Amino acid sequence: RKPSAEEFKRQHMDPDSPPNSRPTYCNRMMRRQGMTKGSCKRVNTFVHESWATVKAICSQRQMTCKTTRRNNCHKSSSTLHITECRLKGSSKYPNCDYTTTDSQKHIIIACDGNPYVPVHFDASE
Ligand code: DGP
Ligand code: DGP
Repeated sequence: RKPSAEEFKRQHMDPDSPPNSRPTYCNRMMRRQGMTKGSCKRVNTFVHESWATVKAICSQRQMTCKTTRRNNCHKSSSTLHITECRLKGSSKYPNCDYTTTDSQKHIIIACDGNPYVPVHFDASE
């Protein structure tokens, strides 16, 4: 399965919801966005900013990606509103149970292709 901007949007973009999400946000969104099919995705971050803002990170500071060691990651020059979803240790598939944590951090994403667009969420700091 080839990573794409569409896939990135499905997994990581939620521009219309405010960052003060309720504790049930991750359980609802991880299911709705298809990340609890077959297995529970362990960690996933949603970004509450416009696509224009996130796409622009592809021209910001370049760095090595944690996951692939490739050099196509970029760190946002500003902090962004994000929500981190983390699978609880007690969670048992198919009941994917997540903690919801809102924060404002720099994000690091991988960009790829032509046009050069976000394809993978690497980390936040
Ligand atoms: P740990 O905190 O050790 O469980 O590591 C979690 C890692 O996951 C950390 O390097 C940041 C990364 N991470 C956060 N959100 C996402 C995401 O949406 N996708 C991927 N692939 N990694 C993420
Ligand atoms: P996520 O890491 O959660 O955003 O998942 C998106 C997909 O991107 C996943 O299949 C792993 C893949 N991926 C990780 N790093 C890179 C990269 O540097 N380039 C590309 N094209 N895809 C990547």
